[in-house]
Amino acid sequence: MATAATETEEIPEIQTEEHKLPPHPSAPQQKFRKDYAPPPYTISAVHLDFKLGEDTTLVTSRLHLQPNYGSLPEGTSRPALQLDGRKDIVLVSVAVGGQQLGQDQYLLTEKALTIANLPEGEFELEVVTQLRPQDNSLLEGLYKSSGNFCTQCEAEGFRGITYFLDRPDVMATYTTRMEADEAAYPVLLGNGNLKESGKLEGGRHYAVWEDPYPKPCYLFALVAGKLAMKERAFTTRSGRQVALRIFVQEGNLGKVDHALDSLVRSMRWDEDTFGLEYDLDLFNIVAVDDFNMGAMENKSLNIFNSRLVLASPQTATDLDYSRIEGVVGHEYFHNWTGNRVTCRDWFQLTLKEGLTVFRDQEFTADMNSRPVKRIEDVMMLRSSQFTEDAGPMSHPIRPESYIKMDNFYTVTVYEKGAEVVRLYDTLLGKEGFRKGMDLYFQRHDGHAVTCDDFLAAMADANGVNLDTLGRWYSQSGTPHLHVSSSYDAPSRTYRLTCKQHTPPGPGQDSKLPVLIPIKLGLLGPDGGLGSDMPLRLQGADGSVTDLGSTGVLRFETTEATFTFLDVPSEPVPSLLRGFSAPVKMEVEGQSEAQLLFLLAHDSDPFNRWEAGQRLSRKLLLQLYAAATAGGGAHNAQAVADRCTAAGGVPDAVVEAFRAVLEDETLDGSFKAMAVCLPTGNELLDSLPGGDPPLLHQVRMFVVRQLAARLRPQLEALVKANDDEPGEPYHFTAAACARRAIKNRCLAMLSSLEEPEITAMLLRRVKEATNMTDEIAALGCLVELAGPERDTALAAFYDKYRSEPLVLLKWLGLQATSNAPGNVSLVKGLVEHPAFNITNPNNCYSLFLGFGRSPVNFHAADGSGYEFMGDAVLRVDSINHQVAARMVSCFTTWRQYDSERQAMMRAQLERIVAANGLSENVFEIASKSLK
Ligand code: B3K
Ligand code: ZN
Repeated sequence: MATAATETEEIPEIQTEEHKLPPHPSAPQQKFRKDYAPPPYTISAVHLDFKLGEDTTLVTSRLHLQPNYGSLPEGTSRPALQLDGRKDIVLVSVAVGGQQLGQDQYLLTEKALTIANLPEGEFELEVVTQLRPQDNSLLEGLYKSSGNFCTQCEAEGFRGITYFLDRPDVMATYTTRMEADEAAYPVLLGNGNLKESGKLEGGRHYAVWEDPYPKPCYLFALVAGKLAMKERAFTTRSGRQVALRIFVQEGNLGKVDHALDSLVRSMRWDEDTFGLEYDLDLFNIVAVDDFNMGAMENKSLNIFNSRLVLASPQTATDLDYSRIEGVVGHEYFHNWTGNRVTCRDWFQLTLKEGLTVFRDQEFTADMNSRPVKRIEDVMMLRSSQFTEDAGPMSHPIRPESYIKMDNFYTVTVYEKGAEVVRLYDTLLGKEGFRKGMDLYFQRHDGHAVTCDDFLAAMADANGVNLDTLGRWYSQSGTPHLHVSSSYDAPSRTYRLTCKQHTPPGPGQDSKLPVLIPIKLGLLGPDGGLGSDMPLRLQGADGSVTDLGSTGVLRFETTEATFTFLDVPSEPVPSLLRGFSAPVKMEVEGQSEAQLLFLLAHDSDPFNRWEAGQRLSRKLLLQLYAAATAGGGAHNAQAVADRCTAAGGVPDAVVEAFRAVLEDETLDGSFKAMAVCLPTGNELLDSLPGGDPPLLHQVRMFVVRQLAARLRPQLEALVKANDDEPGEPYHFTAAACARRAIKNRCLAMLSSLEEPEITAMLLRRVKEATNMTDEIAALGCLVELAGPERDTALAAFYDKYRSEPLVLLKWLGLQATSNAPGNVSLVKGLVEHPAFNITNPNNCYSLFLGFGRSPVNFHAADGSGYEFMGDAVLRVDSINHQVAARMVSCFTTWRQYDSERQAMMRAQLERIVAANGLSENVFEIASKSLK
């Protein structure tokens, strides 16, 4: 790590303002980070008893509480205990110290149970509640999925089970007893170890589970159902025997091997990388079909959305296999980063999520290809997180306020949070990062802590000051980095001048400079080879540091200049290698020739890809400008004519892509990503008043031009990477790379819309031997208008009508399609027997899929917006979290042309004004309008 030679300013302390919202008719309350106070009582032990029934379920909760209010001034009464609850649970009884309370001895509202006049010292509290899990369509708390009981408590679902101090800094040991009908629910699972089980009268049975590790209630879980199980044995490095079990519905037992293998790999990786071992004798995963998000890390009883567990070559794609590996790892890694060390309050969510995403990214990078994983993550960050951070929902990775915490499980908290963790890793190196992690666990194991505690552990373990890194936690927005350079031949000196600023965002008018580690290399002309020059950095005191061929500059002021000595000729700088900070970088004077040179020679694979992206981005923005100039029709032909008149795709760009495709040293996955154009979302960021369907036409023009001119290379790659007949499917980096480049080439070729290519795609759908190839070919056909599209879709549906996870893909492809006039087809799908609006995966595939179509969601007549507005309101009456994700499609409304702005805004206004709107949807819609 190196510091700037010329620091241009003092570092002041950060000031953050709260973001105030208008009142809602039913007055949702905002919570603020600054208001954190420890609870007046703590709970050390929780004993739960569930009598699970078809009509009602009875929950008896016995809590052991301690005062936490310290010594009270003379004459002050003891604080009341306010327990969180939810309006759909029925309070049956309350007893303190064995004495039943009368209704006049507590206060019950829709959201809380308040008890005053509590005894001095420790005491027992018993609360009995009655639930109807079968009616719980929110899928938070205790609910039923495919006839089985299951739970989801993070963030605030436990209050839907019983009245409780539902906050992560209340950590207790849990004993769970559950009883149910044995024939209907033969499997009874809880957290921790099974202590006892047996038969009861009337065909019922029971089990008692005990979790010795104190935990917050959001990690509580219970499952009761008819499930089949597959088991694997694992021995930890200190010799503990652990049984790993995956529970699924009977017919799916053949699809769990990949998840089990991924779990074994995750456990070994965490031991090898961080010295972290599993701490119980049992680790269970249960797959359920109805789940609001991907998966949940409940202590020793992870519950997963079935799409992230079940895989077979015939039903899952390479992407599914890769996600399963990543998410199984992610939830397992939470056992240390989240469960053993948890969050003090929900504002600290990134403490566990940013860190655990970073850990799962590293795991995937180690298991597969590091550069490929990095590029995939940056593509996602740019297309989703940068957009979120430039819009009305922009928030720091550690938010200052929220109405519904569930709205803050965002790409900012997760993905930008992971980028911030990566900053420590880049600055401190692997060894320094490990030292920081060790100190973090040494200090905080068994506690609920803050992001500041994590930063302090990293700084103290390495003896460095990380104050400017701390600002990434409090400031929203994507920092802009501007770099200019100058070379002085006589003194062989090269200077880089860096400037930074972060645009204002909601509640934050001015921002301070943040610590940006700039990882870089300098490429010498080197007879056209572009090798890295040795980096000799001059310090402020005149000293010189040798940084090798790749160095890291520590840039933490508004402006700084870094001086390199003994530079024999003017280099081409390769900046922000590996995307060493989540910023938008502009390199002054970076020419097309330099980008072509970097694309061909950079030793950093990320920056090779990045150079290609920068070339494509410039080109797309130029052609978009040409396509809009002078108004006129926006049909494909008119756009193509205007783009052609503006010069089309320059030869140099075509040749650069040709070189990439022909380079035999490059991995197929890398090639596939290198010829992928930047997403519409990324480009719209630079196109105020942008027209998404027009931008789509411009992108398609470029894809068609590339396909036409690179056709021999594309066809050769398809041929070279096709399977041999009878070749079995393997999920290996090499096999995935072959499928990735083959299917990318097919997608490019399909844009030519030639009958023989369409026929070839139809044949490929029929003859595919794995889902990756089948869905890739079908996806190409779905973009085309014509009879082949309908034939292929109908045949696919017939083939997979009994595979609900495959039907999600079928729904998703149709919903996302940019085939013109698709809105009416998607409306029809809502009524299709394959679609189930109460199932989150169905809504995500259909509605969120539709929201990703630049052509149909953004149809000029507003039909796409109206369809989505109706769907948000309909889904909100069933499931608030799912509806909140759907309404997020409207948050970018200010990016578009004035007609679209008005139509999107009108939908948001209609939604905010609707009766009975959930707080989840209200928060996102009202913040978007503000
Ligand atoms: N911790 C859960 C997410 C819970 C979301 C609550 N709305 C999954 C994960 O990040 O591992
Ligand atoms: Zn997580």
